[in-house]
Amino acid sequence: MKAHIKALGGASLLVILAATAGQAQTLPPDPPKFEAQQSPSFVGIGDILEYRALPEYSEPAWVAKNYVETGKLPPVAERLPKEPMVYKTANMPDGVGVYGDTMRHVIGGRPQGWNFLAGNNQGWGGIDIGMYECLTRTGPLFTIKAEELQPMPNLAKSWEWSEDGHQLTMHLVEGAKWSDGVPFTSADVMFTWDDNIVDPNVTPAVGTTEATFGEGTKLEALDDYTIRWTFKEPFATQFLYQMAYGNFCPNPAHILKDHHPKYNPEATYETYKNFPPPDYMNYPVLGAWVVTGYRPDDIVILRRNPYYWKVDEAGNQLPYLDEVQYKLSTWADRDVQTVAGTADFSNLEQPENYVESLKRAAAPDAPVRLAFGARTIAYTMYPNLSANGWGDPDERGQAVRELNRNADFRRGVTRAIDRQQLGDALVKGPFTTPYPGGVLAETSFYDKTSTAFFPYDPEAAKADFEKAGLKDTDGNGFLNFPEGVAGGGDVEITMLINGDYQTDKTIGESIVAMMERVGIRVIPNIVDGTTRDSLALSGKFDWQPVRINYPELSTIVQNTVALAPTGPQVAYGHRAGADGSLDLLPFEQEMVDVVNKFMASRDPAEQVDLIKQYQKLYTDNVYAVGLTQYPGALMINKRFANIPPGAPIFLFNWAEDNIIRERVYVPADAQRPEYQLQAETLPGEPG
Ligand code: BQZ
Repeated sequence: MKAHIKALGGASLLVILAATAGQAQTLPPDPPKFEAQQSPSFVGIGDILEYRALPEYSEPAWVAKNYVETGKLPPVAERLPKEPMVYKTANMPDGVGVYGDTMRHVIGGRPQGWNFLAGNNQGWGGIDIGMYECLTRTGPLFTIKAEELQPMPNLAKSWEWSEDGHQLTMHLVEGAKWSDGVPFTSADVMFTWDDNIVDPNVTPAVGTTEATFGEGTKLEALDDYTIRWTFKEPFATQFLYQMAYGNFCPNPAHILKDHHPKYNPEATYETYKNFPPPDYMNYPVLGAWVVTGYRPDDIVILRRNPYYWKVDEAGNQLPYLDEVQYKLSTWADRDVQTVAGTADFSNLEQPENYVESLKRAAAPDAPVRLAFGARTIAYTMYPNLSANGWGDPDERGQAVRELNRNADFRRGVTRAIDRQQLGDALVKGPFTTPYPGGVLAETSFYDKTSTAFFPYDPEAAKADFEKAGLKDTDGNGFLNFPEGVAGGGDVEITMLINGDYQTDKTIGESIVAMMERVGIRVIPNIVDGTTRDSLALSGKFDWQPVRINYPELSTIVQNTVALAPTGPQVAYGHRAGADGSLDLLPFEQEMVDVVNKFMASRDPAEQVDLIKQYQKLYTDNVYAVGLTQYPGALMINKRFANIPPGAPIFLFNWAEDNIIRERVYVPADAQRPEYQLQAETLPGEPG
């Protein structure tokens, strides 16, 4: 045997070994060649921005005339921090911009209200990214040299570690103001931490919890502009990534506190979550634009924030764009309208729209620029691995969770999926590639030889299900639970699907059909995105095929905690039940240990090795069922300037963050003033 194995190459060696072990796992197929159409120029963070006072500042002429000269606003220099963030001209693809025009987005979600911190979303599609600024920023990191990679400063302009590495002192931008002129201070940061992230009754819209920043982490304010973190692990640089979009984006304490049950006995956590409602205008933000118009199911309009705390090197207060709109429609319509020129921005992410969008964008007079990036979009089917009450399952649901926890069953599921057919059902051509799950291929931490791939093999799948104790006892073609389990009826799996996307529905249909072939009945539960997110976060699913909206499986360093169930409310497929305990399977515990070691490590070689171990644990054990991986394309109307080349639609964050919209402008001769719906107006009083 030894001589025989020596004669074989690495890959075939794996196949032999696996086959003898009855696993029949192989290495994943190499993705078909697909070149990203543009690549970024890599720079250091200091090449993009700095914080400093400039000799003078300017603003749109109509703001000076209609607001400053009439005494409605103080002069622009008084509306800016002592040292505003300054975007450097050399890093601007088209240089210093000019004021005017609007960016017309289309989104498939709907604003539930403006309290993102307490769990309401605004309909996604970049509306929240533009409103809520966070302590650090990571979207634009796709342009940062690997050797200088670390989160960008944002509201936190600088930070330093204590000698022993357990404390991180952060300095906030001094003198920044909310869009209603009220100063931003550490009181807003502490309200965000104590009364939202730490308060177990409050769950921010992307599911942030205290564990997002590491178990036992503490935060305190030293003065109005200085905060100090205390971490259990020394030099926990990971958590600086968590302080970016979604997880640590302060909201105005001066507006929200009065509605929080801790400060208002009349309030409940439900009323707190729903304040302010969507028709509340001019909600104070630190972002570049403020909500000044809202018509349900029609449009949200935002106007420039007169107190925005960022400028260009010429001293122009940003943003350049006076207005941003979000037409309330569908995600598919976002692609259609952007290609047609009635909208300005889309992340082309639904493969069924690729061919038509490519065809139209190729026309010489096409209004839109379309550029494919790398394959950073993927779908994974997460089985619910909690058998401890998460999601309050009934007897059937509990029996399914026990099956999900059975390695033979999970291996059967992954072998019942024909990933090539699933990808072809979305779009033919070089776009999709079978995705085994775990770290995404073609990303920096990916290691093919650590990745187990179970090829499509329905007969082997049926054998796996038999090993898991399932038989078709009533001969109706569907496998039954064992005697005495859920009445010995057919195994029925509920599968949570995001009905806002045709891609999710198509993938769901493929899974239903493929599982029926091997005798498993899957029942899709197709709901809107917001309902889906809430059911997923509360464990009310057996399986959830979901587009990966979180960057840990491509960047590893962003949202690292979510690589495994490192805390009771962190992972997508395994959270704690009512008693707060996690019933981890042995391999999951190993994954948690490896991820925690990665977060505590400061040795790049060790980190690479730890992720190889993680990838092996994830894919050998089918922690979740990878489905398909493909590239997205950024589509932006051609009239816009300062779009960074090679901006991916998703990597550390979505393109709405990556392209740095506050620096984007429309050259004067290309402007379409008629697109603005509230020309020459500024946000008014909150209410
Ligand atoms: C991008 C993104 C910006 C959320 C949402 C949506 C929600 C999820 C996810 C994407 C939309 C767009 O994604 O599809 O291209 O514009 O908004 O936030 O899928 O249902 O909950 O995680 O980001």
